[in-house]
Amino acid sequence: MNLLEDIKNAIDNMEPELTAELVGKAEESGIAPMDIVEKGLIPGIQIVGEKFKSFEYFLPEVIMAAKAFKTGFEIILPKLLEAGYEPKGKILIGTVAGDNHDIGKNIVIALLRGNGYDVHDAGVDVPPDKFVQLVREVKPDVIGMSALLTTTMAQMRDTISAIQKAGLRDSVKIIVGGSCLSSEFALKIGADGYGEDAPEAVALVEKLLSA
Ligand code: B12
Repeated sequence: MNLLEDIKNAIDNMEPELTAELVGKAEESGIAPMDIVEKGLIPGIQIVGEKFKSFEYFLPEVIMAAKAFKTGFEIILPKLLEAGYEPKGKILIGTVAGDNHDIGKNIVIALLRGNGYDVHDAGVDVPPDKFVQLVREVKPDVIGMSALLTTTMAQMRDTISAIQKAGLRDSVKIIVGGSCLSSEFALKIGADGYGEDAPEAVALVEKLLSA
């Protein structure tokens, strides 16, 4: 039995419990934690990302697959840290004040984690001063903000101003996303980039951190 292939398929088949069971078995059988992530969990969530982009999968499938990925990843994370795993970068991400939409944000988080980033989820309805406080605590390389409501888009500008006023703007890259936004809007409010979907969010982070 190829456990890594099975983990990949369990994520693609949206099975959180099976993913957890297989990750446990893989660990017990002595497979290195990093191999479980790189050859099982990540390929699984990447397939799902591709299927979502090509309209083979829709929202319910992606949410379940992201849950499967998260369940498996949480089991293996302590072992990865013990083994000296170095994430590619630290990301702080939240949905802005007044907005409780988090499905898209959570997919972005799953894909970023799947691609080797340490992601701190600030949750939903996050006001500017909370973002500032978390930037001080978490010290992220990148801040991601999500907004789905036209009425909450302005919170992104306010959050960037608050980060600037706190003297923290030069220490972080800021990216934004959400179906009511555009790259023009991102540029206008002084963000470093806009990502249309989760794969674009990953590509944007890769680009910003390698610049
Ligand atoms: C599900 C949903 C809800 C759920 C939210 C559940 C949850 N836990 O998220 C519930 C029912 C609670 C809800 C409530 C409301 N909703 Co609503 N909701 C939706 C709906 C149907 C789907 C949103 C969604 O999840 N899309 C799927 C995800 C995968 O896509 P996504 O969020 O865009 O995320 C992707 C990208 O945008 C990007 N992305 C997202 N975030 C980020 C962040 C970064 C940094 C990057 C790079 C990329 C990125 O990547 C994601 C993955 O590919 C949309 C309609 C629609 N078709 O979008 C309306 C919609 C967003 N809602 C709307 C409204 C008006 C509301 C309410 C005000 C309704 C009301 N009168 O009470 C409330 C507001 C509550 C609040 N304060 O937030 C409107 C917004 C209109 C507008 N432009 O302002 C929409 C567009 C419906 C409509 N056509 O009128 N809603």
